[in-house]
Amino acid sequence: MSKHYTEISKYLSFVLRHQPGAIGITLDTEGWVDITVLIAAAAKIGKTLAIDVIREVVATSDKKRFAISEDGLRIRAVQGHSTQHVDINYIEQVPPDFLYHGTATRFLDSIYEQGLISGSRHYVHLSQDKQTALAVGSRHGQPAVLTIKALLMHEQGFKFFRAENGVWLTSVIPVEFIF
Ligand code: HQG
Repeated sequence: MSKHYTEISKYLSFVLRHQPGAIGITLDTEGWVDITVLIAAAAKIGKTLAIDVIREVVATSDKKRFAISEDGLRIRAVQGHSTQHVDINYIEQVPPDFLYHGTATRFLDSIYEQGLISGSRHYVHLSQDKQTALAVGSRHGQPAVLTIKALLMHEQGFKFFRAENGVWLTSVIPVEFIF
């Protein structure tokens, strides 16, 4: 992705996941907003979002972070939200035996004490492969990859969801399921 596209992608993440109110827009509970409303609201505060650039960012996003509705009118982030206005009705899924969580070594003591918590986001984020988890962890510093006994958790009643970009989500991971 070009530098401009990366900047637009980060801006979309900011308003569609975290702070829609910062530009005066409201997302519905599934996270959607009309693209025309988004563009107009951004323009009001001097930020140019061109429709073709938005479409290109959505199409080329390495992690498929965003989706455009089938009618082409609305946009949303598919996961990663912290805003309390959004509560996506993800469909529960049976996870594979193991999923992976990438973190930084400096968080490990706290994680082994408290388990994994979602912090400001709605869910703890998990990856299907170690490589992706390593990349996620590297964002925070010296990376560490934790293996999660996902199927065992599911069998014990914990709910798992899979966002449309393949990221696995669950509310909390107690220490006994981490190794
Ligand atoms: C850590 C990116 C101390 C947790 C990625 C993580 C992902 C604890 C950090 C998505 C803890 C939260 C989410 C505990 C968890 N004590 N630290 N008890 N429990 N943590 O950014 O998972 O590029 O909110 O290990 O690809 O890093 O934005 O979550 O290090 O899918 O699309 O607290 O964001 O996607 O950090 O990343 P984050 P994350 P995008």
